[in-house]
Amino acid sequence: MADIWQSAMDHAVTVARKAGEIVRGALKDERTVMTKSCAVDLVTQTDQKVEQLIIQSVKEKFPTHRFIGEESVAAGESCILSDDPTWIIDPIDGTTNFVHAFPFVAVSIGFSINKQVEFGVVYSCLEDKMFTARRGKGAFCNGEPLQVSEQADIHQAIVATEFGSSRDPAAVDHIFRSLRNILCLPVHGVRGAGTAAINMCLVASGCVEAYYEIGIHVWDVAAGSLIVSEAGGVLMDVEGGDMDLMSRRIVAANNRTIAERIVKEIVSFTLQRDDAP
Ligand code: LIP
Repeated sequence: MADIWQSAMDHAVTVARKAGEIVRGALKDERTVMTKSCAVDLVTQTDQKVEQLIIQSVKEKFPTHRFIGEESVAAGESCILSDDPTWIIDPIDGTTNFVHAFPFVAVSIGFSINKQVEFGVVYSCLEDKMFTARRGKGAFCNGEPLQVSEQADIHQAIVATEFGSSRDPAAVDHIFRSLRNILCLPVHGVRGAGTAAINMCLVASGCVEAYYEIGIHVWDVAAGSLIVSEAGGVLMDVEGGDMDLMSRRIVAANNRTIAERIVKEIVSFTLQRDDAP
């Protein structure tokens, strides 16, 4: 029997590459910047154009599938993860980077069935790195297998995180307290690429031991979460339970020892879920 999800994944890779070409082209032009939830939550016409391109091309091939897309949700579409085959799309993960031509920008496409991510594609389009993972079949970058770092000592680790797009002083205080706790463990360093998807691919590639963030959305992490777990890593909630894709919080690490150590230092807080009515 033909493997229908493999053909969907092949399509995701093809359309992510096309989207990446558009993103690279748009970097040569002036970018018109608009805002969404607050003054630093940015969106451009390229985000919207790329999302439409991806959704249209998928609809032609898979007319019954559902979508959760960052810009469609911003435009008022619902954000419900059902059991149906669902494409979870971030057309430009790292929009702020894109606006400033800071060179880490990704197209992120996750695909879920029964609320479980079946494949993930993250195209780091300025580096021309295509990260892919299929449930049970491993994670790859440009076709080469990925493997997380073997480091189990937090003091020898690099941890990635982001400041996010909230400037609510209480949330910023929590973020800084977590950062201070982790930095002073001490760890070798703290980094952030400016995109959740690429941070997760860095965990999968073994360059950083862990990534955590509170404030991300399902489209930022759906594809990356499978890439991390298929590269041998673990996913957790910031309080140590199971990761919940709609909860806007994530820890992605090379192993459970590192993940649990970080969880102890994170000052957690709760945000409105992505699937809140
Ligand atoms: C961004 C994330 C980033 C996070 C930002 C934002 P966008 O996604 O990838 O890690 O800190 O708050 O969610 O908005 O560029 O798709």
